Amino acid sequence: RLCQGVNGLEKFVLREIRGSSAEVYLYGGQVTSWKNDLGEELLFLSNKATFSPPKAVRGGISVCFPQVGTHGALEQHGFARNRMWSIDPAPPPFPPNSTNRTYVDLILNLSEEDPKIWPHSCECRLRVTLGPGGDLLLTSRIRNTNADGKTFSFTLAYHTYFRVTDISEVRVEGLETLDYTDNLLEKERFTEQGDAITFESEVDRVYLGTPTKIAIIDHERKRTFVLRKDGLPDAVVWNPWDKKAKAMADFGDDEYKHMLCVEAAAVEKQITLKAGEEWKGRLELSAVPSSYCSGQ
Ligand code: TA6
Repeated sequence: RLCQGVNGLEKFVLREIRGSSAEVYLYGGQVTSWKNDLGEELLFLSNKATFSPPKAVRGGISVCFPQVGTHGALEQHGFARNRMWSIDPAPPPFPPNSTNRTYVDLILNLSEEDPKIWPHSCECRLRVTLGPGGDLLLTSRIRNTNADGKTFSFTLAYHTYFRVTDISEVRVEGLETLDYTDNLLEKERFTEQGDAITFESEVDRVYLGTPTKIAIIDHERKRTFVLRKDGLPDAVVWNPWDKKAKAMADFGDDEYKHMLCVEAAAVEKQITLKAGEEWKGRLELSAVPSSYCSGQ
């Protein structure tokens, strides 16, 4: 149900019968909270997040569309996270025999300014679903509705901020042996050598050709986040560490210790849609108890 959020911005609250919940702001179509059935918050949201358009809200899960990063003409991470979305008046049908679920269907409203920076028309939809076990599912549909028949290309990422207890006790499994480009070294390409990714300093990488499943293990909390994705071949891994944390006005100096971004993304290769074509992508998150050994 729709209710008032921070600064009068409207948010949709999803509540599942066993107690898990999620909150999605119409501003940015952004998930800002995902709690398990014990009421524990699983996503990071900065205490200094501003909730004042046109700045993006620091944390949760935002959709970076139609561009990830700054390689194109648009502002950093595109404009979808800086726009108002609305409840989708014509949502796509659910797959047959879907289980009972709690969900909201949103659609992005393009401003009249947008064609100046991105001369295309598209339908950008987001369905946020809370599963019976408290898992969170984001499904995006992007349709090229160009009347002039022109194709368009885009990159997309679910900019996901996981809440962790202590970043120095976190490891990411599933990206070992893969190539990545390092945003800290002019996007130079490397191969991951470690048997898991651990964190002792700033990390800002795009792992390429990643598997469907990635695990983020919070050792302190004995919790593993399992990230499953479809249609999104890459994964961005980011922690700003202390220096960058201090440089961000909407991010607490010490907050880097309690967050990690692992983002299902399509970055290396743009997705191209012909007029009328639709792309679909999915992100499914679950949080399970775990011990700190691999293969959990
Ligand atoms: O998540 C990777 C990244 O592109 C980093 O380079 C960093 O810029 C981060 O996104 C945050 O970007 P934002 O525009 O939300 O401050």
